Amino acid sequence: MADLGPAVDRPSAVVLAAGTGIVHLGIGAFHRAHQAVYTEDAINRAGGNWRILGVSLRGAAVRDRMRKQNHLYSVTERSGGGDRARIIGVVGAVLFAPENPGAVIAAIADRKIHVVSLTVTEKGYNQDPASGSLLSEGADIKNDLDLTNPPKTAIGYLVRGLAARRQAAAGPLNVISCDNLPDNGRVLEGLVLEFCDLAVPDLAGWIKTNVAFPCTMVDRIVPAASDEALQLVANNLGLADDLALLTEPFKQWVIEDKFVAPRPAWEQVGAQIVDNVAAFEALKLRLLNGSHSTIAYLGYLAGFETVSDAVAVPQFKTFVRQLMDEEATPTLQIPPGFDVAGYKDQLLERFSNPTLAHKTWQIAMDGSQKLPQRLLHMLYQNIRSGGATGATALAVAAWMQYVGARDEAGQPIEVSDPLAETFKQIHDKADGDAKKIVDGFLALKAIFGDPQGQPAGLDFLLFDALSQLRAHGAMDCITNYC
Ligand code: CS2
Repeated sequence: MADLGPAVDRPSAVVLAAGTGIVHLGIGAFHRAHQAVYTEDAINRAGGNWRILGVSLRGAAVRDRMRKQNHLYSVTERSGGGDRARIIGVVGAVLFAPENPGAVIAAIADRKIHVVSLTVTEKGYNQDPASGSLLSEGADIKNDLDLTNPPKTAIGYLVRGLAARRQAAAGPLNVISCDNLPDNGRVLEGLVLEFCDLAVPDLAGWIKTNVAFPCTMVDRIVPAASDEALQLVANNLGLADDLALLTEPFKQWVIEDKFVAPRPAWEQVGAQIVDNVAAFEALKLRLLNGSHSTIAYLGYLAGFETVSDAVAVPQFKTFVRQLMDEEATPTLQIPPGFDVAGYKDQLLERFSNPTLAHKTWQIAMDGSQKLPQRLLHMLYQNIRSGGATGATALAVAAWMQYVGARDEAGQPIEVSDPLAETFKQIHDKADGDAKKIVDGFLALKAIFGDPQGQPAGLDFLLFDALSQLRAHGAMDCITNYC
């Protein structure tokens, strides 16, 4: 750090000397540029032993790189106004779970730990996306339900850690989900209790009184680091940082006021602690993430590599605004005094940030896990209430087309999704027949729910949108729609 220029902020001695109070499962880019930053700021403002023990469940790379850099990394805020870099030092250590599962379980059971937080992405919850119940027949959860096996999933680790915590009488714990799922705290609590029922039934009662699962809304656009980004940061800082993150200046964290154990003073550094997060979650999931997925699928098909490239085209921007205004907003409960029009203006500005290079391909990943809460719930609601549906239907059709793995120029698309193979089979079987494609997808209960529960007319709406898309291409459909 001594080699860095004076413009780069560094972690204070107070942060570097603090003890560890948080275990975080899923120490990816988003956590390191969001909750870690809030926590470092909170220690600077109010003190406390709140350094983070990161846990990587799936790969050793972050652990190895963090170790090599003394667990320091840079976060650069980028906007048209220029770059602002700081070094973050709040992560004290990282464990690679498969290498030492016992250490992760022991950390969750440690009395000095008061918070376990998670960013494991939607699929990391091992829940059926449509019904929300635990995928108890999935191979990983099956493995974890046998308590003699080392766990593989976040839920498995949590339950084993909580059992050990009860045994050690180590006191209550806040377990904080920070993933983009509606009711994320309640969902996580439900999955943990479902798991207990199947494997450790007597633990559920202890969890109900000793563990809080607050819901949260998290927001900050943090693209996956690319080689170009690392090179840019190396030039800016004058030294190499293999863990460098680029992000936007904006960040938001709304947390339900539901804690049973101590926590950092996050509210003193910008986080909002509120009675009810649901309205904020729905707003963000449908307006930000719903638009993001729309831009990802339609944008990718239309040949745009990044979000900002897509919304730089006026028709594309107008289309997204229409989706927000006419289809998402009428389905939302706007918190009193909340300036929803200003929020939408700001979202489009954030999407337009040309310095971030947020790839449409990145957002397009794992659509099977994202579509219900981002687009399908509002589409169903609008069909039933007679509201506008055209833009959402086009976005869903674009996803169906995208996961068929060929773009409009006939080039292959690398589809990254736990159901990618199923999608391929639907397309192969349909052999280009749009009706068969739509029928194949609507039969996927995990995404679209039970066919009996789907609104009347859904099939025709999607068939029409997909036919248009296949006949005219994404950009023409967008232009014609506006
Ligand atoms: C994005 C989100 O990749 C995605 O699916 O929509 O990661 C988005 O950037 C964040 O939720 C913003 O807070």
